[in-house]
Amino acid sequence: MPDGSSPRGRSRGRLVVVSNRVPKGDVPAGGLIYALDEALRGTGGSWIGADEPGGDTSGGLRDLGPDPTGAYQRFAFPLSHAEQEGYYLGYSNSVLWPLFHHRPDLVAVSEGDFDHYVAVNRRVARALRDRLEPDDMIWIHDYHFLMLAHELRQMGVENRIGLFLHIPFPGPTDAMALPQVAMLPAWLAAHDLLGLQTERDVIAALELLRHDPHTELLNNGMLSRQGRTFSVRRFPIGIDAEGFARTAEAGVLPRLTLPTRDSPLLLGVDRLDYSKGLVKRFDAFGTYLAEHRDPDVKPTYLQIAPVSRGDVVAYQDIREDLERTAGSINGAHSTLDWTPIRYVRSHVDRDRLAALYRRADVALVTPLADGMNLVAKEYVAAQDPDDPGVLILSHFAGAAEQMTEALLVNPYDEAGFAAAIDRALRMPAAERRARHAALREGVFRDDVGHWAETFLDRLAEAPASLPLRMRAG
Ligand code: ADQ
Repeated sequence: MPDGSSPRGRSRGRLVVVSNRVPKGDVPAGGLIYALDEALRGTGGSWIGADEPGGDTSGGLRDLGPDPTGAYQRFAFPLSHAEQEGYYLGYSNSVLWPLFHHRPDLVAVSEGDFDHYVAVNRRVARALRDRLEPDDMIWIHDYHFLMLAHELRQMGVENRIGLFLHIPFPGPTDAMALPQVAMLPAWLAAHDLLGLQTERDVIAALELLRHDPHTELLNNGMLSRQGRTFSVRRFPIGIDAEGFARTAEAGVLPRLTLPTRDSPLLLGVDRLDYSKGLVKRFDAFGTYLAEHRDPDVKPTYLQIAPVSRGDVVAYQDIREDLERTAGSINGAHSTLDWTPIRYVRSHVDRDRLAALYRRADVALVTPLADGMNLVAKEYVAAQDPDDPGVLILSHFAGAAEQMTEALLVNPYDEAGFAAAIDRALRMPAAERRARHAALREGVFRDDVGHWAETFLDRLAEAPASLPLRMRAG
């Protein structure tokens, strides 16, 4: 992990991380929060995230105290209930999220939501500016803060600023559904470094910027907009593979009711979200059962999908669709000792989840759009290399760009998807081992520490930004 200096020996200064979530107590093992905590422990600095809604928005940041090791400080910015509605559930999750996941049809623009988005970004920018030291590097995460850097530049902040977008980048046609699309190039160009998950996201961002009359692509691959240079690059996020593999090996498998102890288990683990393609996945499993199943085999597909963003209408619809689809498939195929689809809505602890991954013969990771998808990488890390399971991965997941040895499927092609399930359940051990070995190597090499380190190295190398004052003249 970073140790505070870049490979070229240049000092990085402190790190200031801004993300929607900031850990308020102990830092949970694994995942993004864990990686950011590790990076901050190396550099020192601070981490700023949203407070529970309902706080006093006239005040500044709430001091959450230092992290448990005392290496960095944590702060929460206040949100009113109206901002929770307009900034978080509204503009972030009912406009930007569907749009960036190629679902402009689900974009729900409500009057006033963008004003809340601006107000929150501006308030966070002001609070940040007041605390910055000249050498601090700012690392912003995700779509909740697309205009934060632009606000900071307007306030004269010259520090290095990077944004990592965890979700896909929209193509130019989808982007046109954003009422504020004309502002997007200026927001992006306010960063020194824009990090995206995949090559196709980089291409989409460059395409959007190519249509902006003020942005110029330079010979060295960087971009220039109104006197400021910046880069757009790919930094595919990883997981704490070592840690996850250890947890999977040691984890206690929850008691499962399967027809027999050795019955095949297929597993899906997702937040309940329309981008995850759960209805298409249920349908493909239904087709597999109807057309391919060996009558002596009774496979169980366990889908763990806790409800998220339950206050957004589009999320209530998908829940109903899913329950109807599971009910009808189970109705057609269940026997006294076998329920083919088991759908669990609760959150599952990390160690139990890891043990389930290890037991599962097949993982179904088949989103219709996904920035990366960490479940695909967790599943690979959790396997026993001598007897591994098979990963079925949608080519719409960002992970598909790296994990080419998975069984790649098009989730819209129900027949092809069902055939892939059949192939996975019959795959000979030698082929399973060969595919898994190749996948495992990538997951362990390009882990989350490598991701944070490469992003921060690139950001530290960014040429010093041109002060706004100088450009104005
Ligand atoms: P998410 O959309 O949250 O993240 P993902 O990458 O799949 O999606 O990560 C989900 C995480 O939550 C995994 O670590 C998984 O183990 C855990 N999880 C899911 N369901 C769970 C359950 N029922 N119980 C317990 N844990 C559960 C966004 C982007 C992704 C991108 C990540 C990281 O949408 O595309 O991969 O950020 O950049």
